[in-house]
Amino acid sequence: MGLKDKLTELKRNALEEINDAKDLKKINDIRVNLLGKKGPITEVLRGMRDLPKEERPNVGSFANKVRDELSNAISERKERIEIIKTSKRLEEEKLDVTLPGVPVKIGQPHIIMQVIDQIEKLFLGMGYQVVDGPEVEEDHYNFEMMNLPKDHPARDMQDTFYITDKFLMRTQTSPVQARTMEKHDFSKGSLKMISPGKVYRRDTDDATHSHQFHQIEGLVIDKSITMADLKGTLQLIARTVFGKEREIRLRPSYFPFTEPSVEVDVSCFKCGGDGCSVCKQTGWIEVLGAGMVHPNVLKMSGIDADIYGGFAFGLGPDRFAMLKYGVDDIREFYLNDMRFLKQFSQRG
Ligand code: FA5
Repeated sequence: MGLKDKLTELKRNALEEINDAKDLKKINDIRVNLLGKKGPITEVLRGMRDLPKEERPNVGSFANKVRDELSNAISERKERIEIIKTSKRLEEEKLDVTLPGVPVKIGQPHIIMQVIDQIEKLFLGMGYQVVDGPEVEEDHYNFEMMNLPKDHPARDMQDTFYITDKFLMRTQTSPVQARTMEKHDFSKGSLKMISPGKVYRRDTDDATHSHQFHQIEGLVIDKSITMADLKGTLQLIARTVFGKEREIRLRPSYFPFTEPSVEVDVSCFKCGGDGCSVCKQTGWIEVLGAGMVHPNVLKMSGIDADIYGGFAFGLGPDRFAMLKYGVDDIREFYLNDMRFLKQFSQRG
C-alpha cells in the first residue's frame, strides 16, 4: 500500500473515532495520539525517506492536508461536545416558575422613625424646612451659643460624653438653632425650621430615660411671634400624634435659652392620669420643653432682638412613641427584639 493510501485509510478511521468521541477527555486523547510526535501521521511522514525525491513534495503536501483536516475535525468535535455539555446543564438547571417563591421579608421603619416621619410631614405642610445638624458637636454650639457659658450650673442637667475639650456628643438638638440662625437671611423672610436627630446624655437608663435618644427641635423667628403661636403649635403636635382623647398641660420651667420657658406633659397612657410606676405616680409624662427664644441667643447669632423674636421647642420622639403605642419601657426601642418591633406596622 502506497503512503497516500495509508494516509487516506488513517484519515477515514480517525474521523470515525473523532465523531464517536463523547467527552472532552476522549477528544483530547485522540488529539495527542493522532497528531503527537509518536502518532501515525508522523510515522507516515518518516517513511517518506524511502520515496523517490520527485514524489516527496506531492506526498508531503497530501500528508499536511490530512493533518489539517483531522486537526479541524478535532476542534469542531470539541466545540460540539462543549455545546452539548452546556445545554445539558441548562436542562438540569431549568427553573420551574410555577413553584411558590421564598417569601421576602419586607422591613418597616422603626417605631421612632414612624413618629419622626409623622411630625416632619406635619411641619413640612406648614412651610417649615427640615435641617440636619452634627451629632459630634462643638461645646460652642451645644452650650455657649445656647446661653450656657462655661461653668453655668444648668450644664449639670445635661452631662454628656466628651470627645475632647472642644467636641462632645450633643445633648440636645438645640445647637441646630444657632447653626441655622447664623446662616439665615432675614431679608428673604422669616425662619421656620425643625431638626430631628439623635442626642446623648449621661443619664441613668430607666423606663423613661435612655443615654441615647432622639429629639426634634423646632424654631420660628419673625417680627411678631407670641406665646400664643407656641401654644397653638404644641397643641397641634399633640393632637396630630395622640389624637384628641389625650390631654396636655404646660408647666412653667427653666431653660437658659428661652424666657419664659415651659415644659409640656401628656397624660399617662397606662393609668390615664391616676398615677402609676410609668409616670412615677404623677399621672403625666413629660414630652417636650419649649419657650420664647432668649434675647441673648438671638444676639449671639447676629439677630436684632429688638426687632425679631420667636419660639422654640425640643420634643422627645421616644417618649411620644411610648405614649402613642402604649410601650411602658423606653429600653424596648433599643433592644432590637424583632418580636417587639414587628408589632408596629406603619400607622403614622
Ligand atoms: C431640652 O433638651 C431642651 N433643649 C428643649 C428645648 C428646646 C427647650 C427649645 C426650649 C426650647 P429637656 O432636657 O427637657 O430639654 O429634653 C427635652 C425632651 O427630650 C424631654 O421632654 C423628653 O421628651 C426628652 N428627653 C430628655 N431626656 C431624655 C432621656 N434621657 N431619654 C429619653 N428622652 C429624654
